[in-house]
Amino acid sequence: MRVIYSDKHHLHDPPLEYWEGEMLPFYESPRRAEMILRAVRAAELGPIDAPSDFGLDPILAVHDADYVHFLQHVYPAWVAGGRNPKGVHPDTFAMRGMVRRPRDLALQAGYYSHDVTTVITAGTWQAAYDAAQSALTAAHWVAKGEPAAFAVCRPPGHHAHSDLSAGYCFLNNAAIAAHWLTEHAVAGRANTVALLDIDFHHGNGSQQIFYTRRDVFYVSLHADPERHYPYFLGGAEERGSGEGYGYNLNVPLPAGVTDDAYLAALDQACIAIERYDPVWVVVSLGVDTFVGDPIGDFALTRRAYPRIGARIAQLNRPTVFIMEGGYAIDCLGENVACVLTGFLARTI
Ligand code: Q9C
Ligand code: ZN
Repeated sequence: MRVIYSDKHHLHDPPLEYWEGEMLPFYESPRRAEMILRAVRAAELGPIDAPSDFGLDPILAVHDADYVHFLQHVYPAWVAGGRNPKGVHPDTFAMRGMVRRPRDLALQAGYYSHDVTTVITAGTWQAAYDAAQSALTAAHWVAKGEPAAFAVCRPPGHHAHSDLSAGYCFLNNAAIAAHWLTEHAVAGRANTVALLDIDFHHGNGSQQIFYTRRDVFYVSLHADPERHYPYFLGGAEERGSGEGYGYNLNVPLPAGVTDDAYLAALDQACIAIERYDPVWVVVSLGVDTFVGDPIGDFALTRRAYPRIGARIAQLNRPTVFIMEGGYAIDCLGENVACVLTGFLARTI
């Protein structure tokens, strides 16, 4: 399995995040990717390389151009306006019916973010850009015939909408890879992707990006949004719209889900994917489903992760793994490596 990792994720390192009236250390920290890299290296999954550069076009195929411009240029505009250089922190958010976008880039912060976790610092764009390029590099490898590739993306991506940052995410790495794969022609058949999201949280951004499309089937297992972030999307009744109707499958799960219950739900999701019969599989890989995760409430043990990887391998499709969440830092690398070694045991 090819592994893609860019050191530039270190450039996105906000010191603090807001939570219930306090400022806490930023959960989505550079140590996460360091721990994953270390575990993946120890597991000897395959060669680990830096991403290639495919430019902005495959990003702009998924994201709004003005939003991308904002991400690239807001930090200096924020600081030039005399604001706090620790990071771009909007205090007001555009909501229902609020259509006016201020000309000042710094004031666009609340127009382009869904919540307070998407702090933008001097290096955020470079880190997010390299995470997207890592996902694209992984997609290129499987398009060239590799059975699987893993992109150690940081910052993560699945909460980012076409024109909104959300939940620690700026560019939707998995969506960028999935869309690119739909455009990579395969002789003689419709070019389709199943985007399987096993992060603890619903991938609201991925759902939004593909909601009206049938060539990308979004399937997500996640904490019931009645209980957990992102709250306003992720219900089972959201099934897609227009020609995308029937090509969005949400499986909300209760607190305390055990290994066996999770694997049973994953099996149902995989059966739906087998029925869809995609050319490619993209996995939004989060391990915030772990019992020890500080922001999740599932009860998966380490032993669940090889089983998850093995079930995904049974789909028997070229597979791109994209790193998403997981905040139990000490177990994070091992849990991720377990999914990937579990996957490889069935395909070697
Ligand atoms: N005190 C991902 O897993 N709320 N994003 C966090 C923590 C937002 C998670 C609150 C959770 C977003 C990629
Ligand atoms: Zn998550």
